[in-house]
Amino acid sequence: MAIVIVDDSTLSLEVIKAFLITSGYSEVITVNSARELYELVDSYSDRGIVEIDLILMEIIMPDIDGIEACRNVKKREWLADIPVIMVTTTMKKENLQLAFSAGAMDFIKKPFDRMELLARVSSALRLKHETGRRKAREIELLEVTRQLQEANERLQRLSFLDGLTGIANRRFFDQELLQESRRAKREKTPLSLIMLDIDYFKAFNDTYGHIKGDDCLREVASILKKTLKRPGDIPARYGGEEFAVILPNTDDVGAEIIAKELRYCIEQARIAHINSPCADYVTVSLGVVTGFSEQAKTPKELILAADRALYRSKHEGRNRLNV
Ligand code: GH3
Ligand code: MG
Ligand code: MG
Ligand code: MG
Repeated sequence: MAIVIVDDSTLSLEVIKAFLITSGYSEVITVNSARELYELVDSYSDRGIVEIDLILMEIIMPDIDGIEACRNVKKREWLADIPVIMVTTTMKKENLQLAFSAGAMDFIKKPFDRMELLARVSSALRLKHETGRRKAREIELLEVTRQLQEANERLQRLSFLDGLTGIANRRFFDQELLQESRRAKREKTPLSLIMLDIDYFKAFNDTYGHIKGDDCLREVASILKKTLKRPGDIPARYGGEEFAVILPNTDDVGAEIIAKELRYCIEQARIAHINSPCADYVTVSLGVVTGFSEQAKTPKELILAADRALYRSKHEGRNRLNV
């Protein structure tokens, strides 16, 4: 953390430096020209840190004058926050204007008044400090905002997942079914829905306990996920031991094939269920419904119809499907 004085006059440099040091500013760097200043700041940029808090810059210097040097410093993004105070003997109006437009924040007249110099230096340093703190707070705030956004997205994703099975939950299912039924109507495509219920699941729980019951639900969900191959198909846990599958752009023939495959795959998993009256492994009953563009169905109609078909499957002895 330092104050840098740029002046081609060595005497001037020494006088200001001595005064600043006796006033308590321990780190004062002096350079004789704008070029030396550039070298200094470049050495900082190589190390990735800037240890300059303030630059006191003589306006009138040979080669590169103070105004140009100031403009050059301000052009470098990592230096733009360093306040520059111009030091000059002549207070010509056009110089003032040029210096301010080059990014200088203040002026000190030579020969300088000690109290005035100190007041201007300390005020510039305070401002720099505040700017730095404000920027740090802004960065912190941005980071917090980003984290909040991420947490929000995580929550959003979680709020659409069933906690037990990890597939879509009822909330997501409702939303998707509504969206897909609107799309089907708009694009005149068929939309199918399968409702699927585990047979004699109460007996399963009674036989094996609820923990095993939960495992069974997870396994059925994972079979649904594995068996459905199109990315648009959405398996969901409708509630309890009931699942639903949305099949966008799928007609009755296609939906029936998929429903048969699901029934078969669950049967083939051979999840033991010795107390099931219809097999000694876990089976499911299914209801399949398709809405066609000419008679598009609302989500409610689709669910009702699939439920009725599912009920028939139960009634006819389970481990089967109905349309
Ligand atoms: P049906 O063949 O007619 O469908 O008979 P069922 O026994 O499967 O149907 P019922 O509706 O009588 O029982 C469903 C059972 O599912 C009762 C309930 O305890 C169980 N169940 C619902 N949700 C869960 C769950 O999250 N975990 C476990 N282990 N069991 C559940
Ligand atoms: Mg039931
Ligand atoms: Mg059941
Ligand atoms: Mg049920």
